[in-house]
Amino acid sequence: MDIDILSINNRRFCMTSLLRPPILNTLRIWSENQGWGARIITVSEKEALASVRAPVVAMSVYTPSAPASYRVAEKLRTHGKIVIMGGPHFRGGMSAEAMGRCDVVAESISEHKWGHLLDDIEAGRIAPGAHSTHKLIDPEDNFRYPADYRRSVNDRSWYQLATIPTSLGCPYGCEFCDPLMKGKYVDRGIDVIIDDLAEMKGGVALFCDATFGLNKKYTMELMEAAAPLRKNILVETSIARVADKELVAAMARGGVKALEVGIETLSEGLNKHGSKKNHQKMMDTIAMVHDHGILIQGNFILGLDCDGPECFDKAYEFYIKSRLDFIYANLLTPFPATTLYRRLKEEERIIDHNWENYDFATVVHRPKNLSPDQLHDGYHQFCAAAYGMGNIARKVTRAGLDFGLGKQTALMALYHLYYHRVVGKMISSAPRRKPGLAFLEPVSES
Ligand code: B12
Ligand code: SF4
Repeated sequence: MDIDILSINNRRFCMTSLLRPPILNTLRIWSENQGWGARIITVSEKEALASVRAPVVAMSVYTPSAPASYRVAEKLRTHGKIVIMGGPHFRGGMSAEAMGRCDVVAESISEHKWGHLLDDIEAGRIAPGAHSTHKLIDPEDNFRYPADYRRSVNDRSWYQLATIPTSLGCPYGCEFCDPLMKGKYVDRGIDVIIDDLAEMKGGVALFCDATFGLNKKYTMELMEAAAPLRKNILVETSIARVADKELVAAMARGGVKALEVGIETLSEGLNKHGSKKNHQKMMDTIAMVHDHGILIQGNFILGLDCDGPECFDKAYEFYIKSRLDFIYANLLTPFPATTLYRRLKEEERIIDHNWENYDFATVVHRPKNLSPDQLHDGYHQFCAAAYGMGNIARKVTRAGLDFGLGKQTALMALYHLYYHRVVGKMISSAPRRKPGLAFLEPVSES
């Protein structure tokens, strides 16, 4: 049988097209290993129906694309397709929302359970047109990436980066996040990651982990093994990890050309991972990473409870004064099934229940020390300044002086211009909230 694996692009959700989540490749490999034909399709809601050919459709769903995915699922079912839904949106109990809208919904999955599901479909035990929805869950966290993940690393469009996973899980529990395999941390074997890198055509890969570098010994070994391949690697990690000079030096040798760290806020009110924030120390760490020839992006969240009207200027000034090459800032977004969502709901501070607006650029909660309008306007002004041409010129010139006119500077100039054009448009299309008004109807709440 054949299966189409679908990822729907939301209107203000442009990262989806640049980076393919590794679960899509994983589902394809598992299906093919079972003798099925499988295709991955990343499309807009409008194109979805016409692009599907297979009788079975699997969809990986992020919260802002949930409403569009439901609409597509319902249409596909009227065309006699079997629809399976899963993805970050359904983790932690959200499958109730999908009942009646698809044939199968998965809060989590493992290879074993996926195999059984395909068997059930082949045997007609799950057939098109049924009214009930089956629920799947992998409570023991048996999910692992396929050993032959390398088969998929070149299956991407020319503009997409290869996404290679190196670990699973996260030992932390940030209030705004609901990590897969919470409290656990499982490394992939170094040999399979090196296989993936060696197989990869083109020079750039994103190691898509929650906290790259958490296991220092393993990371040092991985970087030594990657060094001869001379690839350009992008990673996401924490400020605590990059404060380790030995680890940063190993990353540089292994081919890491750019990394992003979650700084979240400059306010003393939120000390992520228990580390007290010291601005000067952070500035020094950023400069040290830069001195190792690695571009560094700082990720910030605006609208946290500890943020007042000064938070925009503080983040902007830090960006300008530090040697951060890029700043990524998003609005606090209470994704369903997070502790944050539950707390804000209890405090009656969720002002927008339309998942489509949970896109990091729309105010969906009532902030504590700001009005929703102040947060919206402050964020927009921040973006206009940070992603303006003046700063692009300033930061790219700085990178040119530090790194020369090589790969890093080119990569950075492209990234800045991408943000200026695409994200600038995305942000300006986000609707302004009327303070305290939940004026959009809920999709449905579980
Ligand atoms: C690494 C990472 C990325 C990487 C790789 C993505 C990935 N999924 O691995 C990149 C950089 C690409 C990324 C991008 C984004 N991310 Co991200 N990411 C993470 C992070 C830190 C780790 C993810 C991880 O380890 N995934 C491992 C894989 C195996 O998990 P998974 O994809 O969820 O799949 C599991 C289940 O969901 C299920 N499943 C998934 N799809 C399907 C489909 C079917 C049919 C079935 C049966 C099962 C199934 O199977 C898996 C095993 O159970 C998490 C936070 C965390 N610790 O979980 C955030 C997280 C998943 N990201 C998030 C978001 C919002 C984004 C972006 C929208 C950000 C943006 N600004 O654009 C983009 C969009 C991604 C896209 N669609 O292209 C949110 C999702 C919240 C939500 N409810 O939607 C999270 C939870 C972080 C957060 N709270 O802010 N991300
Ligand atoms: S934000 Fe990052 S560190 Fe915090 S729980 Fe999520 S994945 Fe883990």
